[in-house]
Amino acid sequence: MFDYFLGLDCSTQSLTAFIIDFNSKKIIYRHSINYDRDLPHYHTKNGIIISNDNKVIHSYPLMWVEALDILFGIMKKKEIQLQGIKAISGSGQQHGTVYLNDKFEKKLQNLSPNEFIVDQINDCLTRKSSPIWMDSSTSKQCKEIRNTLGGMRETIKLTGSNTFERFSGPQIRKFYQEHTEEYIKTSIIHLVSSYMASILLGKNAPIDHGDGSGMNLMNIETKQWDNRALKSTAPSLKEKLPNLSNSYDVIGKISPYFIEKYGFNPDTLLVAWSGDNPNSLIGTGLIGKGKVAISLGTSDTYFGYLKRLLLDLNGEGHVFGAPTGDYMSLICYKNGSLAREKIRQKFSLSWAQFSEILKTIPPGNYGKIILPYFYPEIVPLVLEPKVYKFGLEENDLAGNIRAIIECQFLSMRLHSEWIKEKPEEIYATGGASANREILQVAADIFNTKVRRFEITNSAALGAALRSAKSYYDYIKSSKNWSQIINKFVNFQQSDIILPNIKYKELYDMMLELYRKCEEYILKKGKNPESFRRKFIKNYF
Ligand code: XUL
Repeated sequence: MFDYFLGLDCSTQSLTAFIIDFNSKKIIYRHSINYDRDLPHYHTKNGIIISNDNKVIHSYPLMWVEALDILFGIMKKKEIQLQGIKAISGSGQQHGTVYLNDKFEKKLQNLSPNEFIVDQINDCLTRKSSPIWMDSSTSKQCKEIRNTLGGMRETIKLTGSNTFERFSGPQIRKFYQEHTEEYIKTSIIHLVSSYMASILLGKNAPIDHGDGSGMNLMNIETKQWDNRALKSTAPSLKEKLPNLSNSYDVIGKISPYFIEKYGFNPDTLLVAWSGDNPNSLIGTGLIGKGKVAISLGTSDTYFGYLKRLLLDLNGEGHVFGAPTGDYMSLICYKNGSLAREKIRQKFSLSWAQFSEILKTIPPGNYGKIILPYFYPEIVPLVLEPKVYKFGLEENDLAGNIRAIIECQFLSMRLHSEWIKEKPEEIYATGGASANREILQVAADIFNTKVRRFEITNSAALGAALRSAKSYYDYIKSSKNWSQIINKFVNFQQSDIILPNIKYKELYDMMLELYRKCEEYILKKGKNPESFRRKFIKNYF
């Protein structure tokens, strides 16, 4: 008999499916629907719609659902044994909110397999588009909520994070303030993860503790909705939110629509969906101390497993619930792959050329520094996008390439200092982790070995693994996390990139240089030029 598990990843640019066969330890199917390419009628670029000086960034909930039907249609055509899927879970880009009226649940309960879902729920949205994690238009609401909760430190202690522009609470408050009537008509507000889970479940699904902690609405210790946070965000909010659940809860069985239309097994279990970063924690096998992951995707994130709650009282980092029931630390960059793309496209290079050129320049890049805020940045907080350069000419091809990669990792090293532990090992994931030259720079800057796996979509894999864990718990054939993870996260066959010890000192000094450049631009610090000259004199 088959023990298949399906992991879905509803990310910024695509919807991906991974099916794993637990018995043969193989990924038997993977496929992605790319929103720009496969659903051109939504006119997204990189899966998003940008308006208003780069601050308002939305996407379309109907597009994600349309992608789901297309994906399952392809699987059926390919004669994938959907009958054999024992459980499904999923991953969503974090923080995005979906606003729905009271027809939504009824519609989900009565979906006709003769039509597509998108055509049956299109009158259920009280807001056609969803603000997503890249949106940075809620500074006013962040301030209001933070002040009501007693300031930054109190907000962090209560919710695990300072208020952030992209977090769901400030976004909900903005919708309430600017579209009060539509807010009143909204009967349920989902996250991307719980919305997609609801579609599969045929009724409103809960928000899990992992994604729930990215809202500024959940008490990070009790893992319950916090009344003070709810009140400071918008009226009657509790009634409009789904329940919270453990990430590992079985939330029900697959809805008849999918059984009739695509041939799923009526006994297929659904496990709560979570955010992409919590899923990646499992998909990279991060269930112990001392190791962290860097995910180089549309967003770049740096995250690690925490046995106990650890807060960044300086306000840059986050603590989220981990799928194991513990916690995870995280910092997030908006200028991840889109910033690397900007440089690559400016010089019309392929990725292979980009990597070749990256190698030709020595570590330290002759003291050339870039602060790459092509888009508003999250860490450090930069609301007005602008790119700052030190000793770096506009048309210096190799200098710009080396600078963007070095400076992204210098920033990660600098802004993850609050996590305190120097990682013993870094696991790399996300699209750009396929690029060995980029990871060599990371290894040298952190002076830590970097491990990369054959599978770069750790969010989809993590979702499939989570569904397997919950399934075996459910049928009382429990397996621990290591037993689940070790079957698919292949440590033996992973590629290890060793740091070059001779660059340790150079990068320690360059970190100071980077810190000074940032302080100069963002905190009116001292001009870093004399320190930069010293750095150049020392190493070049
Ligand atoms: C995390 C974050 C991003 C999104 C993008 O806080 O905002 O990593 O989850 O996928």
